[in-house]
Amino acid sequence: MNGQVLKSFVFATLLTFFSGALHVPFALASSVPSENIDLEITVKVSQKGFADQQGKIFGAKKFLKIPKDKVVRITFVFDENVASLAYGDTHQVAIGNEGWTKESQKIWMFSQKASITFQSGKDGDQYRAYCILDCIGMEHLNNLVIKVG
Ligand SMILES: [Cu+2]
Repeated sequence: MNGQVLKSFVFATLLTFFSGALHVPFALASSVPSENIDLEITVKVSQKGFADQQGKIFGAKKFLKIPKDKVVRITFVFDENVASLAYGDTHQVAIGNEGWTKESQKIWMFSQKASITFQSGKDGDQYRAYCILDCIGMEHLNNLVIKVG
């Protein structure tokens, strides 16, 4: 093989690898070892807001409660309706308070899950989860309250 052919071959191989990788975003997203996680929570994300696994929307009276001093992983799942314009949307969630902020990867139709792992503080601490992208329904995705205790 001469140099030019070899280069094309390597390029074609890389191309195959990367286009293959595009089809397995789930495998790449779950890279945190699960044995270190004390608590796993799943939150659905759509233009209607943040919702629990039964689809009930979180709000002023419905917040997330987590125990103190635990490693918590919250997985945000893209939950837009296929028939909705918002199905083409992308969300990216941040969790934090005055002390710290952590951001998830983006979630959209081809990569529907992203997690944020954090250590809960002491009783009474409070965090907020919110979408940091300009999306349809952003006014409903600005205040998921997470309380410790
Ligand atoms: Cu959003």
